[in-house]
Amino acid sequence: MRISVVTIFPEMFDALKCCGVFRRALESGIIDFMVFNLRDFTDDRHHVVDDYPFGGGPGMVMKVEPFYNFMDWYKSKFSSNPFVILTTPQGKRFNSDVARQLAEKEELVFLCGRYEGVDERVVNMVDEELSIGDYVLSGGELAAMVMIEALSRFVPGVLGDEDSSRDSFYNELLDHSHYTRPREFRGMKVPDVLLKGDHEKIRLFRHMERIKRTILRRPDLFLKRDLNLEDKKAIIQLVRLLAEGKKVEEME
Ligand code: 6GU
Repeated sequence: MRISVVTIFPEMFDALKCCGVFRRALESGIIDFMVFNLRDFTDDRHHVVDDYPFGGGPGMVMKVEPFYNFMDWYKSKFSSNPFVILTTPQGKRFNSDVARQLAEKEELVFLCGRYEGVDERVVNMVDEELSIGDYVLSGGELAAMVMIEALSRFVPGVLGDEDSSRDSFYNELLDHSHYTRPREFRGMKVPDVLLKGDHEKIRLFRHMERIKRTILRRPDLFLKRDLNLEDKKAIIQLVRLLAEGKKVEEME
């Protein structure tokens, strides 16, 4: 998969390339990642990328020409038809489903918006405008990094263990708790059930935790879920424990 970004702050993407799962995906060649400086695609001597808004108002607007120059160059160089994304707080909300859909594309281009906005004519050559949440960032770079990191986890081969991409949100339940050694730390104990090696019980315990967490923290996710047999069994056990005045961690 090829992912390209155009931005006035290319250095910001060093943070994405430097480490972890994404770095390994680059090194193994599963993802071909390129970052371009929008200033290299300006027409004027001073490499100006923004200008005053027609009609007045505060702030600056990102100019249209550099984005079109970039896309013309990109298409001539890679002779392709990439899926083009503009990062903007006005965009459709990015989530796990969007990440999975984007991961299926051959070629993605992220245009990073900055300042108060981008000339509306840039939107004409964009396939999708995306936002990562209801707050304003000074620029789309961090948002693009969030999206790229999240979608790359759905690209086959990026995660060693394919199952790890099926964690929180994949099937609309939050994740269960995790523990490693030591068994006891400052009086805080690992739940007994995890130490006893009864794998059927461990599965039930974890499923109960996922159900309980999702109901308490994200009822919106839980309401969207079609309950399966496992869910119902976990709920029965949860209600039983509740009736006995016990916590999930006290499961026998
Ligand atoms: Cl994609 N861009 C900006 N500038 N702010 C945001 C955003 C994007 N998503 C949430 N806030």
